[in-house]
Amino acid sequence: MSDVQHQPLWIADLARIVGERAIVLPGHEDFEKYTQDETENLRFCPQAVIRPENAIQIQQLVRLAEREHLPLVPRGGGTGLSGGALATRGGIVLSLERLNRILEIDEQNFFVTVEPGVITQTLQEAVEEKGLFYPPDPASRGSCTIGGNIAENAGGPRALKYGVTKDYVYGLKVVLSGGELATFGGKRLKDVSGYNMPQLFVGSEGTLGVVTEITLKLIALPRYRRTLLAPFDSIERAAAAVPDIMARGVLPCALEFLEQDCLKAIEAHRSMHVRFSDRAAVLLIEVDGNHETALDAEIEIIAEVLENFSAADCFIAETTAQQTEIWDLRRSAGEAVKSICAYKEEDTVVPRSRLPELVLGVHEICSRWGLRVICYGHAGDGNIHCNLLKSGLSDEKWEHELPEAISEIFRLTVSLGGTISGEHGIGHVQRRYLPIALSPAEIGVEQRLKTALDPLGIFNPGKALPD
Ligand code: LAC
Ligand code: ZN
Repeated sequence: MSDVQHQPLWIADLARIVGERAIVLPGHEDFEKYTQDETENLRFCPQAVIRPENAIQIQQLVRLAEREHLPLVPRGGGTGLSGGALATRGGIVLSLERLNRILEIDEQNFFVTVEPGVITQTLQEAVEEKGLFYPPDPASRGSCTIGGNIAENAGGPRALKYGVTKDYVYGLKVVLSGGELATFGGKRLKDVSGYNMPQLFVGSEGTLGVVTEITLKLIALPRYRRTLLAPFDSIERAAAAVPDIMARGVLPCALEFLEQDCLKAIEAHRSMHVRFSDRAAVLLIEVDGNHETALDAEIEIIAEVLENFSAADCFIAETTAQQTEIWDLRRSAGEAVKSICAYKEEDTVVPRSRLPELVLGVHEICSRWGLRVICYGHAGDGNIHCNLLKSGLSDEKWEHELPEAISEIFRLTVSLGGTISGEHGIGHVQRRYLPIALSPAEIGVEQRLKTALDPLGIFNPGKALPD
């Protein structure tokens, strides 16, 4: 701690709650990392960062924040893509990194109970050791946390077959306004004793309370996987193949789309050759299950469909190492595309049959605005990440015309039956566009819920909703 004379008086109260060593103030060597996340080049300074170690401390912190009218910004791994964990209005960043225990893996009932700061991949590996499976797999799973996944309702490639974070959240302990600790839901597959409260908090971006304990459903770990890469000569054909594969009754666990510029970006970023980077687009398709012969039959059906789209020269991974390599490359897509130049990433989602219209429409809009765009993402979910690149544009054009181009992309998305974010959230950066997706009545209901649960407006203000 530094410069005691210029510190607000409440810093001393914070220290009494969490201890001095759990407080990070401006100037501290760790402070900088809490001013940013993975969203473009945003930087917001809180007045303090605190790293509590239990729910009791968080209850006291909430009471202090309410008394002092201080924003309280919950933060997980800092991997967010919509600025949800940034202190855009100052106040306190509440890092949940020390609440990182796996409390129980219940092998009889297929539930795991964890604290919010557990890294997603750590949880996955712990349950997999017991033959169990927690499927949601955001690209950042090696550094994002379960708490952050709940805040943003994170998805990932396996959502197609297994669903997103919300589909696994059955119980939550939450510190509410007034510092009360509530337990919603639990290890129960069925529960209609009251509103479906756990789900209200999933995707609420820390705006309604602070989650301190989480009970997640698990399933049995599938034993085998087959992974295939299919090259295409046009992005339209790649997108059009997606609903046809599904129509044949096969449910892949992942069906990903990467266009050529994305493959080339990965190639440049990783300094290595990427298979099919000379083709217009690829689909990465994976099936999983417990019977190898059934998986081989599914791959054959998929290959038949692909042939109809002239994607005959597929590559089928023959070893686990090849599968791992394909997925490492896929997971690095975001980082690779963003390393090219200044960018803005959108997270469009439509019903999958409308995917060709979305992908072609986004390219058409961007070329009209003189913007370079690189698309990749979860084609099976109709969820495409569109990265708009500044490239040769002047600062002025980028600043003034970009929001217009984005609005046009979002209007197209909504007209196709989609919405403006599938898995990255509204957070700070998409708030201004929310009225394109939601009516005033719909936004009004959310605002009333927010006021009811957070009457003093301390929980992550300025996120998820327009003012
Ligand atoms: C991905 C992240 C950006 O799909 O959502 O790679
Ligand atoms: Zn994604």
